This record gives sequence, C-alpha cells and structure tokens, in this order.
Amino acid sequence: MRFHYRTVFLSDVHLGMRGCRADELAAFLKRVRCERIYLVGDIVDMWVLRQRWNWPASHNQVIRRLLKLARRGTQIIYIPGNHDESLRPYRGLELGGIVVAAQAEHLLTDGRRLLVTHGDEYDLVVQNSRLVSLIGAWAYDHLVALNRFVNAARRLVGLRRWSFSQSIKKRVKSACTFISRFEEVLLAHAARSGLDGVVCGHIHEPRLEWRELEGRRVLYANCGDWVERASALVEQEDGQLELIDVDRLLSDAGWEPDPKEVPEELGSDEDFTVAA
Ligand SMILES: [Mn+2]
Repeated sequence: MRFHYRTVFLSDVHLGMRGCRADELAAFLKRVRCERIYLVGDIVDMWVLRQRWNWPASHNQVIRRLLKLARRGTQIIYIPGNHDESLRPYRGLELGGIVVAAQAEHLLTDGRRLLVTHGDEYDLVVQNSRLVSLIGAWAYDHLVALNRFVNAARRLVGLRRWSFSQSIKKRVKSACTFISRFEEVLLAHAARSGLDGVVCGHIHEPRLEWRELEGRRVLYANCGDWVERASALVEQEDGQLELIDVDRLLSDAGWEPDPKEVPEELGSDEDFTVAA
C-alpha cells in the first residue's frame, strides 16, 4: 500500500527521545510518495541526546528512509527547531539531498502562500528561560517513556492507547492560554508578512483551521508530533490540506508495531546503534 500526496509536513519527531514513535514514522515513510517533505523542526532531539545517548535502530531507519526519498527525487527541506537548533547556522547546506533552511514559504495549488516555521521563536517561555524549558524537556521525556511503558501493558490486556501528557495538558488551564497565545502571535506574524497562514509545530497540538484575522482568512496549521501521537499534515494531490492520524492510517493498511521492542525501551542502555 502506498500513500500519495503532493506535500508532507512533519514536525516534532524528537529522534533520540525514548517516547519517539520512530517505528511508525519509518513505516509511514516507507509507504509515502510525494513531491516535497518539510521537516518542521525538532526532528532530532539534541537536548535529550546530550544528556543520554539513545539511538535505537528504528531512529536510524527514519533517517535512512528520508535519505532514500531524497535520492529518489522528493524535495526535502529541514527547518530546525529549538531541540535541533545546532543545525540553524547551517541554513543553505545540503546533506544527502536534504536542504537546511531557517524558514520556508509554501505555495498552495490555489496560489496562496504559507509560512513554514517551527515556531519556537514565537514562544515566550522558550525565549525567556532556557533552563525552565530544559527541565521541562527532561521531565517530558521521562513522562513519555513511562506512558509508553503503560501503553505496552495496556496493549497486552487489549486496552486502547492512552496519553498521560495529553490528559494532563487538557486539565491545565494555563497550557490552554499558552497555546492560544502561541497561535495568535504566529498567525499575526504571518499575516503581517503578507502571507495567507502558517504551518508550524513546537507545541505538540495538531490543528488545521482557517481563521478570521483583521478581515482576512488565514490558515493556522500545526503538524502535531511523533511523541504523544503520530500525526502529519499533508497536502493531497488535489491541493486539499489534511491532518492525518498515521496510527490509524497504518493500522488500516494492516501494519502493526513489533510488540517485542516496546516494553524494553524503558531504561534500555544497551540499544546502541552508532549513526554512520
Ligand atoms: Mn520545539
């Protein structure tokens, strides 16, 4: 089974994090055929890797599939985020057919233009306190790893996946205020630059919405993430934008995660595969 799109936007994959859904992403990339892929930041989590090296084979697999797609003619644009900010000085560089860029402008089939950016520059928490966000990243990594362990257990007894951090986030009012503020600031910036909307990531909240802003219709699109879920924003071949739940897409295609690999993830240090 193949998934055909015009464009695929992926953000917040967080390769290196224990909770990263690399198996699902590798399976998705294996089946994807498209003209262009935007990697919208936080693809490799260097904050987590710096503290604790974790690079299972599935994480390599994601990189390998991306390089293979690039080799076969898919245009791939890597826009770094805050967790892979060490790539930012390399904008303009091409690595195995993958081009690094600070931001991009995507042209829809109807002529409308979207700003493509990770979005952390518009996040006041990250800008003002690097320490707070580093602690947050550490706690988040552990929470997600624990969540993954719980889900492996739930799967064994036939229960559905359940997300801790999503249920926590939904309960915290300040998180909601933070999210809507982030969206507003980013949209206002895109509109001021004369664009018709924005595609971003960063806050791990997938969304696709046309909104009113000063009498104009502008698009807010967030690709979501590959930690709490497996989501992607795609532009269909007819130009329609759509948020997809890759878990569902893969299970409809008959794909299943390898159950052997999941429970061992928690605290496994022997799972070293040195990147070539
Ligand atoms: Mn980010």
